[in-house]
Amino acid sequence: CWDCLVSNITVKQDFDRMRYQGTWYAVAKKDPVGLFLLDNVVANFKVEEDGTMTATATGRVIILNNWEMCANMFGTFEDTEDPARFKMKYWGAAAYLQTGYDDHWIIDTDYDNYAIHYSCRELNVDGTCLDGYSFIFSRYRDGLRPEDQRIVTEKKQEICFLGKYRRVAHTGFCDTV
Ligand code: FEN
Repeated sequence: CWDCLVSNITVKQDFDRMRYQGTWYAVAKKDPVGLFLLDNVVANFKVEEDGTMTATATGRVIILNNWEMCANMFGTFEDTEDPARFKMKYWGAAAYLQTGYDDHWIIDTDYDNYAIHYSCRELNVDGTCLDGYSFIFSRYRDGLRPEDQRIVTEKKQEICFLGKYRRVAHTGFCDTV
């Protein structure tokens, strides 16, 4: 049923950025190639007065000499024709953090409990995703309700990342943010 072509991936219909605002706890993630956030990932979305969506994200990273840090990241979202597909410009509060420009798609959300995010950075020649990342977000740091888990598993399959996720621990490491 799902051919794994990135161009065939469907996103949330009539995505409402106002209802998406506020805190989201990452409960699972599929990592991209290279540097990323390890765990304790919390994102906070906001709609600015001019309507632009912005976000902050925090997460644990290990920098040189095995030094643990909380990375504070910022993102601004550029709109596209599809309200659930954005381009995200991101950067870190600290100079050693990587900056980037990624796709940011909201695959599905009910706004009150769960959200499924997807980003493909690089395509294979056949149109499937070579390098991408994804977050499963919850409004609650304890995780998802069983009824949302079912939806999330289905969506993980549709975006062809099923089996590639790891649970995101919340140990309180970045809670002083
Ligand atoms: C997202 C949604 C909310 C806003 C933002 C999000 C994306 C965050 C990204 C973070 C990347 C982190 C990196 C860390 C890094 C989707 C949650 C912004 C894409 C790249 C190191 C590690 C070790 C080191 C240097 C840097 O740079 N980490 O020595």
